[in-house]
This record gives sequence, structure tokens and C-alpha cells, in this order.
Amino acid sequence: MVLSRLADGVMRSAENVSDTVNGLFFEPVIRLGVTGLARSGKTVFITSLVANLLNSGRMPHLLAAKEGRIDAAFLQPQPDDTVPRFDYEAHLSALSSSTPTWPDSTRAISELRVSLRVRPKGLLAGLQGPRTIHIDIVDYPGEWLLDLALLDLSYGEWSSQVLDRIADRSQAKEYLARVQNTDPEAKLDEPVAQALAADFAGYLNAARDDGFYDCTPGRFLLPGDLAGSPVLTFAPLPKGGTAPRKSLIREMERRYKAYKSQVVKPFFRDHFSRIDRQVVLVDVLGAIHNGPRAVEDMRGAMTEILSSFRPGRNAFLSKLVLGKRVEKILFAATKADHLHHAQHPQMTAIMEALTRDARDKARFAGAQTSALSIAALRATTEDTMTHDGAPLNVVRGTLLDSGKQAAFYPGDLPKDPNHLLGAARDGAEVWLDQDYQVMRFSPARLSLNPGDGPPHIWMDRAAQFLIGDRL
Ligand SMILES: Nc1nc2c(ncn2[C@@H]2O[C@H](COP(=O)(O)OP(=O)(O)OP(=O)(O)O)[C@@H](O)[C@H]2O)c(=O)[nH]1
Ligand SMILES: [Mg+2]
Repeated sequence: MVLSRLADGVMRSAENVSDTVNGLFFEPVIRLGVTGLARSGKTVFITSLVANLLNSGRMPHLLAAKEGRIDAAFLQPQPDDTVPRFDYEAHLSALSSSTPTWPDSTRAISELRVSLRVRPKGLLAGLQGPRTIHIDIVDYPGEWLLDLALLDLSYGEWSSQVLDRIADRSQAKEYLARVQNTDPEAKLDEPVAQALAADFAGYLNAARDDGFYDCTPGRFLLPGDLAGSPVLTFAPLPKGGTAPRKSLIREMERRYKAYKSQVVKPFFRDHFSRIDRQVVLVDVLGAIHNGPRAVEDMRGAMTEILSSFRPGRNAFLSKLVLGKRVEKILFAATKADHLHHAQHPQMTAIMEALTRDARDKARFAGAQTSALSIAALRATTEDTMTHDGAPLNVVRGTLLDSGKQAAFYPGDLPKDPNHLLGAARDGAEVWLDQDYQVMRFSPARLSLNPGDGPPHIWMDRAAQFLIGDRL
């Protein structure tokens, strides 16, 4: 007895020693989440961020780079063996080939580790050698965060909310017609369940393509290896009386629960809860171009997405993160190279206003937040032309569709963002004073000087906010 306790004691102190020794070699890890709705610019953002960390000549606002303290930057195998690796090399080679193209749509989770060897600054500079800091970048679809709301809803509540919301949407016609012709209390017939799920997924995809952002369950849009499995073979049905056992609606309810416990919860547990810093990318110009309804819809989706960063909101999430907080959240309006820089402050103001409610709450929860307009990969140059006798600030680039060079003026963003957001909130059908255009530009051909990464707008500021304090 005494002996074993003694042995136990020895073991413990040995463990402690090895902890301290490990501590000396401790290499800090920052887990940086990158998210945003479909096509918001996640893949291009990560590719450009990594390329500009590996070659930091164009990162003067990242202080460690400016001070020349980054001795080396290199890619390493990531720590999570079961998450697909972010295909950095393929995305970079698409962007930097002699006929550059934008990378393919990804829409699933992936991860990449960039390690930096950084010399300490100030007093420590002479005393300590360089340290290695690992940055684990995790790319995941913003739509997956929208699924958090499902955790608080029973199948009945979810169904009635969805059916209400889609009642007048043209994209849902087919699905609603099928629901009309289905008896939810009939005995489960698998082909009927599959047809309902297929039509519901069809509706979600059509709605997403038409600019709606409230398209959950998120995994219906990108099933990946879950395609055809029961967790993705359900759909909302109207509630009748008490449904008999083995009925269609009972099985739908069971699968909805399975989706929550086997798809939604594992994502939050294994990925989301481990994030230290987060950037949320928003295609603000794209939404403005799609009109007031799209802007209002996006504001709703952003509020929903950002509520995930307020752990108190959801019992499951609070338990999961146990007081661990995302320390910093950056809201970045992407593709700012569509605008002359004279209009960037207006774009940032719209971004700030779009996320105001959510940001106030995140700040309350202890996270530091900031908003910025960025272009991960600058595809245009700026110019000033004369239009009706007055100077007009434009951008020039190669149009994606025609391959032609064009000068482009997207419209005048208002100084006061509430002019846009107010109209959107009040349910306006079209913008009153302005028509906003969006063009898609091809990425410009790169010819980089040694030590320079790809051209961008304010990626260095984004990096300074997200990781600069730890370098
Ligand atoms: N001009 C310009 N266009 C950009 C920029 N970043 C992204 N884009 C455009 O936006 C599209 C989507 O960018 P991605 O990075 O693939 O977006 P994503 O969020 O990864 O998209 P999914 O993987 O489909 O969710 C690109 O194909 C480009 O057309 C940018 O910095 N400048
Ligand atoms: Mg992507």
C-alpha cells in the first residue's frame, strides 16, 4: 500500500519534470478559422494569405514582417489526420499559371499548417533565439454554422418554421406540391422519403443560387460522402395528429435528430470549439448587386452565423467550449478590388453596419472584433476617367466572360450605410437611387519579384489583426 503510493508519487513527479522540460520546447499553435457563405472568397483568401506569409514582401502592415523578424515560413503536415488537407499547391497553381483561373469551388472542411520562425522583439531580442509558431488554418463553410440553430428546434418546430418561410418562394413550388400529395402519417415507404428529400434539396440549391442565405440543413447543399444516407434523407412535413409508429413523419423526425447528433454536433465538437481566431468573409458587393432582399437576407444569416460565437446562446455549445473563447473575430468584405480605393471606407461601413448587432454581442462575450475591406487577390488596377465632364474613379481588368479589357464603375456606395440597409430592412424591391453592378474579373497574370507574394488589398492588415499580436 505504502509502497504503491510511494511509487505513484515518484511517477507523478517524473511526469511533472517531463512536462516542464516539454514546456521549454513548447511551440504555440494558433487555430485560425476561415469561414463565409458559398463563394464568399475563402479559398482565394487562404491561398493568398499563405503565399504572402511564405513570401512576405507585400505585407508591410504585418509588423513582424516589416521588422524583418520572420526568419522562415514553411508548410508542415497538419495535426489532424482525418481532415482533408487544404490543397494549397493546386489553388496557387490555378491562380499563378500563364492563363490564370480562379480555384474550383470547395465547400467542405480542410486544413493547412503554416509554421513561422520568428525572432522576439524588444528586450527579449538579445536573450532568446527564434521561436516557432504554428498557424493551423481551417477552412469551413459558413452554412455549417447556420445549423447550430437546429439544435434548439424539435422536428415539429423546424418543419413549421421552414414551411412558413418557403410558402411563397417560387423555388419551393415542386417540393410544396409533393408535400401536398403526401400523407405524413402513412407507413414509411423509402422511395417516398427519398423523393421528398431530393425535392427539398433541389429547393435548397435553387434558393441558394437565387441569393437566399437561409439554406439549412447546411449539409444538404454539399452532402459529400453522406449523400444518400438516412441522415440526409429527411424533409420538413406538416404536423397532423399523433403519428403512428413506423409512419413517414416519425421516421423523418428520427432522421432529423440523427442529423443533429451525428452531423451538426460532431462539427461543433471537433472543429468549431477549438478555434482561437476567426475571419468571417462576406461578399458584400455581390449581395448589394442582388438587391435589397438579398442584403436583408444576408444580414439575417450573418447575425445567425455570429451568434455561434456567443457560447451562452446554446446549452450544448456552452458545455462544449467550457469558457474557452474565440479571442478575435475579423469581418472582412471581400473582392474590394472591384471598387476604387476611394470607395473602400463606404464598403467597410456597410460591412460594419451589416454585422453591428452580432458584433456588439461578440464584444460583450469577450472577443475583439474588427471590420475591413480586402481583396485576397487583386485582379484590377485603378484609373480615373472623365464622365459627363466630371472625374470618375474606375477599376480596370480582364472580364471573366469575354476575356476583354474593361474599365468598370460599380455604382456609388452611400456614405451612410443605413441608406442601403434601411431600404433592405423595410422590404424594398429595388434600390431607389442607384443600380449596382458586379463584373467578374479574371485573375491577372502574376509576375512576382523574389520575396513578394501575390498582390492583394489589406491582407497584411487582416493578418496583423488575426495573428500579429502572437508573433
Ligand atoms: N476580383 C476578385 N475576385 C475574387 C477575389 N476572391 C474571390 N474572388 C471571386 O470569388 C469567387 C469565389 O472565391 P472562392 O475563394 O472560391 O470562394 P469560396 O468561399 O472558397 O467558395 P466555395 O468554395 O464555393 O464556398 C472566385 O472564383 C472569384 O471569382 C478577389 O480577391 N478579387
Ligand atoms: Mg472554397
